[in-house]
Amino acid sequence: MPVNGSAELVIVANRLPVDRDDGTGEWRVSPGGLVTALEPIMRANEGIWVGWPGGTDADVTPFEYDGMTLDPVALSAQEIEGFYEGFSNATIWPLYHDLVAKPEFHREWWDRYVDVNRRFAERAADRAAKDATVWIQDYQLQLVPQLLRELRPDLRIGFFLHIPFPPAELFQQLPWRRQLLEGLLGADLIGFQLPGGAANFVRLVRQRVGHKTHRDLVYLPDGRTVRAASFPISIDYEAFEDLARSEPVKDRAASVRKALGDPDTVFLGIDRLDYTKGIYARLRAFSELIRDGELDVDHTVFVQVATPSREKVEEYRVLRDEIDRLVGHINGDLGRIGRPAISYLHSSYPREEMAALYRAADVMVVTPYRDGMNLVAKEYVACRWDDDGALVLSEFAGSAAELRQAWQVNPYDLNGMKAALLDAARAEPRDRQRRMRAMRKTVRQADVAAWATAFLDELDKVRPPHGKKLKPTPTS
Ligand code: GDG
Repeated sequence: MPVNGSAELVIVANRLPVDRDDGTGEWRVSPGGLVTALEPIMRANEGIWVGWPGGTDADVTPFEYDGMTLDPVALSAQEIEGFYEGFSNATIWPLYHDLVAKPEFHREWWDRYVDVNRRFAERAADRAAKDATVWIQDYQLQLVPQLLRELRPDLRIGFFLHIPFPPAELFQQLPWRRQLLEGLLGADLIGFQLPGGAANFVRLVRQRVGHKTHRDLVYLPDGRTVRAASFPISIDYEAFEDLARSEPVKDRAASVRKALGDPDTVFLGIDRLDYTKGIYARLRAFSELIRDGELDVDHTVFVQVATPSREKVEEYRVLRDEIDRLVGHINGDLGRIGRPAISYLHSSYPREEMAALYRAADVMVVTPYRDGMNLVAKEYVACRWDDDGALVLSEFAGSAAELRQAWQVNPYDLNGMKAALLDAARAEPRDRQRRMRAMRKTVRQADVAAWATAFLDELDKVRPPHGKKLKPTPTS
């Protein structure tokens, strides 16, 4: 397909699936599950991906990357501030995560959000073939479904929200609540991580917009039907397992443990440095176990990787300082020479290193206050091909619905969290294996290809009239 042609499948996401390398200026695939999930179906249908390339490059034209056509949407510095750092990450993000931080409401941010959503919609409208399928991703683009439908009523439009959708009591604080609901209703199918999010949405549509609803369906006055349903996202299970089994990763896992001083127990946390992830509380819980004498630094270490994230947003700067200070205190008070209680890394790593860390860890600690799904928990499970290793998982992560055999915790309950960390570390190997085996089966059976296929198949059913069908994802 020519790079400027139209396509039967258009993916619209805030970011393109590639990043520019700072040093060489070359494009490279950005880490993350969404690319892996959508790449095969993009290729099978010669799809186009519309998204922001990052930065303020004004002059990037559509290009091919590794067999995919990418169409960059440029953003100005002012738009990045208002649309991205502002409305997306300082209004919607905290509001949808149960007010873990206080959302800010600013009219100028909203105006930028509307402008940028319109630009994405116009670009998608330009690139979609007649009766094509357009799949819009996530909270930054909630107005795109409606704006796009106004431009192109022929299209089949899907939307997937990667973060939680809040209950009415929280959502209705938004001054622009009705516009957002109507924006989403431009889609034929709206996907959520959990059934609870879909139910919150349908209830709000009934109450706030006044449309007739029945179970997961919304009936619009123009005769269209919109479905809101859950499609829990997953990971490329096989790719993670294969990576974890590879010799270089096995060797690296062994050398990581050695570098840590061959402790008996390695606890691990890997998160974007985000206040929703509960990093502070988990490190406190761990440090209290050392202070109480339940664990000791000669035989135990907590490795915390915090990937830099949204560094221009004030709340994230504050969080970074808080975690720096906490780690400093804990290591200063409880560590010994060559034996810090916490090995803290504020950095991002290649996938191989992530797999090596998952392999090296005895207890993986995932304790968000609220999380749409949490892929780190699923990645850990996929990497434990020997069925060993324990997972401590917050009840408030979407993945808790599937990973029932984890040691589940309420991250607001510090004593409960301490007890779970100890239980997980001291569990009998047979108990750990039984739990891990069950969780591995769950993730293996519901991988990311199954997620994408389930969503697109359902989209096909919700809006069938013109009889066009996408080519299925090729199976390997
Ligand atoms: C949002 C929702 C939902 C992290 N550090 C590095 C790295 N990562 C990768 C992990 C994992 C991904 O980033 C993080 O995904 P999570 O699901 O844990 O969290 P969010 O970034 O908040 O994602 C979330 C998700 O969307 C998908 O719908 O599950 O609830 O908040 O894949 O491995 N990857 C590499 N280096 C790092 O340093 N290579």
